[in-house]
Amino acid sequence: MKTPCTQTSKSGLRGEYCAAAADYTVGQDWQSYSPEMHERWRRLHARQSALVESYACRSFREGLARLDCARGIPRFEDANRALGVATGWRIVAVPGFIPDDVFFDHLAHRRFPVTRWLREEQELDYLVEPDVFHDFFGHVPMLFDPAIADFLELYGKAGARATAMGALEMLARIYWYTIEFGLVREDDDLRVFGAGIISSSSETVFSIDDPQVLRLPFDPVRIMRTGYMIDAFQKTYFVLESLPQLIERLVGLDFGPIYEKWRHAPALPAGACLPGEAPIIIHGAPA
Ligand code: HBI
Ligand code: FE
Repeated sequence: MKTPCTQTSKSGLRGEYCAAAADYTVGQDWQSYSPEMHERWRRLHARQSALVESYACRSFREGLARLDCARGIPRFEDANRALGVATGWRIVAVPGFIPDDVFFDHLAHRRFPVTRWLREEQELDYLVEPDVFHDFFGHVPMLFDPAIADFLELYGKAGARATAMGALEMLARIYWYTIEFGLVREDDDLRVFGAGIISSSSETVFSIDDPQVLRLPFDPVRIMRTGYMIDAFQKTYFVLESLPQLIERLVGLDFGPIYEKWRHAPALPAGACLPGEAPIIIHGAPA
């Protein structure tokens, strides 16, 4: 039984239906997407795919190729067949932003929540909360990558302790500066793997080509201390040497002492370089 949604989450829940289930999952209801929605998806997909070849990392390109989602809004169960075989992940449809603890629990069990609704025409270039294009086009291709697949499960499992220690914001920064806005070196290039970047045509180009923005080497503690903006281009990007580095640097790292040391300290402002830090230089200009 689906009930019309009344409650709003921190950013307002736009799902047509409330969570019919306790875990906030709903049916994708693929039949309910209109021809106009599928056409809007095709335009979004075409615009972003044009950038993927030059800006996205190899893993993203390979994952996207396995999803075959150029013709319209994809059926989640089609993607789940390929995804399940590759890394044991599957997509669950949700009506929008869901509570942190529920989100963590899904990730801890290799279920990725994907919002089922598509943005309106007037939101084509920017929307406040994730829609099916951000979640599916931005995040799902990377779930085929073994390092990302393992990291997201670990991230989900780390949620409860961070919450109990009053350090949720510090943990969420790791997700933000990697899964949402992460860059990775590939050969001699910088490439995008973050969903928040790759689902935005303007930020995809900015994050790689802008010579002025601050780019720093991936450092878990530095990331956990660094604040971020949710409604503008990032002022700092962190760069992995490789995707496996995400797991290598985090497995075995006890976050407890880091939480205790820094959870009450003010966040480092995004865009600020600390004394002694060596920003990553691109195009010969100071990054
Ligand atoms: N819910 N649907 C959805 N998608 C998210 O990315 C998401 C969420 N709830 C909580 C959340 N992200 C973050 O606050 C956690 O990373 C802490
Ligand atoms: Fe996201």
